[in-house]
Amino acid sequence: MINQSIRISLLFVSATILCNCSGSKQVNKAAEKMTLRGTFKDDFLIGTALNTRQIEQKDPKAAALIPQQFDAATPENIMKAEEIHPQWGTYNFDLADKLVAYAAANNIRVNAHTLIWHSQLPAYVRRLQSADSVRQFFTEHINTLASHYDGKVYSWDVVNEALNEDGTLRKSIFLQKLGDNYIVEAFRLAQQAAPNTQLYYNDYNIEQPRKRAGAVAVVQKIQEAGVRIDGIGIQGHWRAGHVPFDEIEKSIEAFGALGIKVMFTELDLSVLPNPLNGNTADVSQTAAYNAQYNPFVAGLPDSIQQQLASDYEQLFKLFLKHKDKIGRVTFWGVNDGQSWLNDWPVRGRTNYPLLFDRQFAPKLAYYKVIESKTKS
Ligand code: 9MR
Repeated sequence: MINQSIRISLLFVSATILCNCSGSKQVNKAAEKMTLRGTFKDDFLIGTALNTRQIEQKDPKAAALIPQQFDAATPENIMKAEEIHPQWGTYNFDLADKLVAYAAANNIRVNAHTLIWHSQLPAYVRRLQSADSVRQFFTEHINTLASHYDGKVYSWDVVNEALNEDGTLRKSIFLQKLGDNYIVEAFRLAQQAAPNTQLYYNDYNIEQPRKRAGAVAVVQKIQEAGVRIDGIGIQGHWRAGHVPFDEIEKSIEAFGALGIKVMFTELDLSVLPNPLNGNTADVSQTAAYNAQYNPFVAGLPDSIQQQLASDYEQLFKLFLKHKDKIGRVTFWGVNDGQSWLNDWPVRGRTNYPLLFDRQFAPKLAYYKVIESKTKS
């Protein structure tokens, strides 16, 4: 206990020294003593994506900060099929088991990610031709993982990114070989294998009207089949200055009205120009490097730091307004240096999408998120 409070004090002393966040004069002193998980403990879980080094506690700064700030964690990559089921019938449970132990020791709930996703499939799955062989993989994969982690993880993203932007079903290998009932079947199998685990559908851009309607239809189809779905994850890969607040609120209401929990599962706000046409989180879409796409290598201008902070503050005010419907808010990474957005859709950029900077110091956005609760 004493150790823990010393560690927290040290964190905030070092944070104050390291914090180069402009505008920090405006920061409420009380916010400096708070943590994210402590601040929102009566409202919703606060999560982060974790990479392998973080799960193995290789970096002392991350190892100190993660359990102080977060009470939920999603493995960023290690539970994807490619990693955890690399050969037919061969499962690499080691790292995910380590994550479960790490989380249990720190009172962190694990959202397992993800059972059925068209992306990051192992090569042997992509080569499958017959519907029977795809069905066999699908069934064994869900049964094995969902049962192995039942009672150990809090929730599963059962199906990930099954929708196109217009709300129709994506032509994945699962849709093509198993037909349009495959999502219901995935949830049915997960429900049988993991009776003690929350089961979620997860996607990006489902706050947008057409894709939202598609997501509502997916959830209703599962419910009408008498199969359990407990929640829906809005990923939340948005851009500072362009956060679709109105659509987000409409989506919380629409999904909440289905009687399921709403999660924000992969929250980050890019501050860099997006050379792709439209807003997406599709990792297969990329663009070539060009210095004009990477303007903030030397640091983030004050005006953009303020914009980021204000967007995060407004988002959390919205989440608090609807806290009865929201189960969890998870950031997609711990600090700016570790974000996937440094390498997507253009490799090798310097992005600033999260609440902690590259030295793990809290940014202005961090304090504004805390103040969304403490000043309300
Ligand atoms: O952040 C993840 C990155 O490290 C991986 O290279 C990529 C491909 O597996 O996936 C990223 O996470 C994605 C998540 O699993 C699903 N939604 C979109 C996320 C960002 O691409």
